[in-house]
This record gives sequence, C-alpha cells and structure tokens, in this order.
Amino acid sequence: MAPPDNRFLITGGAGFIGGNFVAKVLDENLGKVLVLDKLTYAGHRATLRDWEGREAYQFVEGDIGDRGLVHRLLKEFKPTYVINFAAESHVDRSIESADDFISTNIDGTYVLMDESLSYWQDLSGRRAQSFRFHHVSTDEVYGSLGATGYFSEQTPYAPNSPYAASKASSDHLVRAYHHTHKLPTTITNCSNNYGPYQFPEKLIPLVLLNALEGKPIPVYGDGMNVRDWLYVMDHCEAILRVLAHGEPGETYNIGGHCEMTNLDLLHTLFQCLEERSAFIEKHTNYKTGIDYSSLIEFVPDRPGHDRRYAIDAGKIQRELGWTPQESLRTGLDKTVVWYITHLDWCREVLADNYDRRRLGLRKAGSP
Ligand code: NAD
Ligand code: TDX
Repeated sequence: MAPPDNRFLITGGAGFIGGNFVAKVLDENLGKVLVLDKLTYAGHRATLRDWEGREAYQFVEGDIGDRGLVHRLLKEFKPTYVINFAAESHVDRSIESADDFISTNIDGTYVLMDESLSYWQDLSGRRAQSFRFHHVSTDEVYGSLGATGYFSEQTPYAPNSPYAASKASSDHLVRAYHHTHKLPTTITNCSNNYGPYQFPEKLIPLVLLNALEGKPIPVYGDGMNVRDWLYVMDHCEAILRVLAHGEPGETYNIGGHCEMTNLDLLHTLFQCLEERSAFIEKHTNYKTGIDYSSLIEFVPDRPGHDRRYAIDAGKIQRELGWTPQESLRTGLDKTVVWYITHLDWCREVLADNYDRRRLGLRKAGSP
C-alpha cells in the first residue's frame, strides 16, 4: 500500500491488535513505526520483544492522555498516520470499574486527537494531504441485535456496557473533530478479533489455556450469545486499506462473516485442539485425549450481556475491496498453533496480572 517513507505512530502497539498491526507494518516493510503504549496489564514487553532491534521500530512507554509527551512525539516523529489502538478493552473489567475506561478511551483519545489536530494544522502540501488520524473502534457501540439483521454504518449508536459507552463517546469526538476542524479522521468499527498475542482474559485464549490444562471452561448464561469472529490479521489488512484509500470523515464496519453462538465456537475450537493432538504432545507436557466439552461449566451471565453482534461489511468490500481471507477453521488452527508454541509468552503476560478468575460480577449499586 504505502511507500516505505510512511511513518506510523501506533498507540496500544504492545496490546493484541496493535501488536499484530506493528508486526504487519514491519514484516511488509511499509514504513517506520513508533509505538506509544502505557504497558497496562494488557500491554506487554513480551509482545514488543519480537521486533526489538529492528531499525524501523521504536517504542516509548507512556500515556496517550499525557499531552506534553504526545506533543513531543508528534513533533519529533512526524507521523504520516496516527493509529489509535490504545484502550481499555475488556467488557468484564468495565463492569467492575469504569474509571480507566473513561480516562483512556475518552479523555486519552481526546488528548491524542487534539494534539494531532495542532500537528496536522502545521503541516503543508503532500504531508498535510496524506496525514490521517485513524481511530480503532468496536461493533459494540451499536448495542445488541435480535435474531436477525446486521450492524451497518447507519445503525444508531446504543452502547450497553461501560466499555461500549466509552468507545461510543470517543467515536463521537473523532467524528466531531472531522466535522468541526476538518481533521482527516477515519474510524473502523469491527467485530470480535482472535489470533496471536490476545491476553487470556478474552474468550478464545482463556478457553484454549483452560482446555489444555483440563480446567473448567466458564460459559456465561446459556452460551447462545452470538459474536462475529474476525481473524486479527484480516482486521489489520482492513485498517491498512482504510489508511491508504479511505475517505476522511468516513466510518467503515469490519466483520468476519462468521457469526456463531459461543457454544458452537467452543466446539469448533475443541475440534481444532483434537486435530492438533500430536502437535500438543510434541510441544507441551499437556495430556491429550481429553473430552474438552466435559470441562464446560455454565456460570452466571454477564450483567447486561449483549445477545448478538453481526456486521454488514458491505461498504469496505465495495469501496476498498476488502474481504476476510481466513475462515474460522484456518484462523483458529493458526491461533491454536501460536498459543501452543508460545506458552512462555502466556506465563509471562499473566504473571502478577491475572489468574484467569471470573471478572465482571459487580452488583449494581455496590461500591
Ligand atoms: P488490548 O487490551 O489487548 O490492548 C490495549 C493496549 O492499549 C495495551 O497494550 C495497553 O497497554 C494500551 N493502553 C491502555 N491504556 C493506555 C493509555 N492510556 N495510553 C497508552 N496505551 C494504553 O486491546 P485490543 O484487543 O488489542 O484492542 C485494540 C483496540 O481495538 C481497542 O481500541 C479496542 O476497543 C478495539 N477493538 C477490539 C476488539 C477485540 O476483539 N479485541 C474488537 C473491536 C475493537
Ligand atoms: O469466560 C468467558 N465466558 C464467556 O462465556 C468469557 C471471557 C466470555 N464469555 C462470553 C461473553 C461473550 O458473549 O464470550 C463472548 C466473548 O466474550 P469476550 O471475549 O469478553 O468478548 P466481547 O465481550 O464480545 O468483546 C470483544 O469484542 C468486541 C472485545 O473484548 C472487545 O474489546 C471488542 O470491542
């Protein structure tokens, strides 16, 4: 897509999707990368280590809400693109406390964007024209669907969790900065991602590790909630298309064309694990031949649990020629292989951070 003199300021690059995006930009030699990441419980040096030492890569530990730092980085790095992946991203944690969701997802995005506006206003010519502020958002801003229908870019916002509300709020700020100040912004709202480097608090890596270890697999409610699963590298490719060819001021929905109930997803994951028995035996000390389904435990539902998400990704397909390349089976197999060969990464990111306990059961009104 982009000539190699492009410069990507990537926030949240030590996290799951940001980390995969950094890998893609570096592996495809698309330009120079500066990662700005606060290294919260979800951001890890173990992820960044994979590209340390590469000439095109730099890392700064810091907060997107630190105005002085953001100002300095923009001035010194002179990005072509600011891509904002930094966020608090776990719905269950937003139920326990929304403090960090408000400060990073809303206030932080505001500061990053406000400084980007000043930076862009000082640019001229081709550099001003090619600059983009890209904001990575979620389908959860649209709320929950019934048994039919899809989220399109015209669907009214109706966020249900504190996480979704904080993302909706930041989307509105980004939209307003384009409308008011003409800042060349783009937004993508995508469905559930899976793949390498995902912190094992989210469904797929949590279940994968519990299954390998023969531990109970918690399924919220009746397990019939539907998500539209998207392989993370397909998402990263979509963002690159939007940066290169998207229209400033526009929003693009990104989905995997892969709706599934949580229970069906888990059974597909178990099949992938069974097919990889020999690989598991070769690379780990875990037992195989387990009936993984027998590990499922139905647990109390997530408060406010959205029933169904499904994305109409027709706009990005028509306008930018993007469709997902990975099927659920091929994407899950890659994910299974990655986790089996990266158990050290799992141990390192979980240590002192999270013991895979149930999160998000704070009762309404409790302190
Ligand atoms: P993640 O939780 O894995 O990573 C978030 C990263 O942001 C971490 O590295 C963390 O250290 C960093 N960060 C947090 N607060 C920061 C701050 N104040 N300043 C700088 N860095 C900070 O998240 P993810 O799953 O990679 O999600 C990335 C983005 O994509 C988020 O904006 C999320 O809302 C969105 N999204 C995620 C999914 C999904 O399925 N994971 C789906 C749709 C949209
Ligand atoms: O242990 C679990 N058991 C379970 O049944 C966990 C962690 C989840 N679930 C259910 C809840 C959801 O219906 O699985 C589904 C997926 O849950 P998560 O992995 O927590 O994802 P979700 O809440 O759907 O949100 C994700 O997709 C949209 C990301 O975390 C968000 O950042 C993104 O915006």
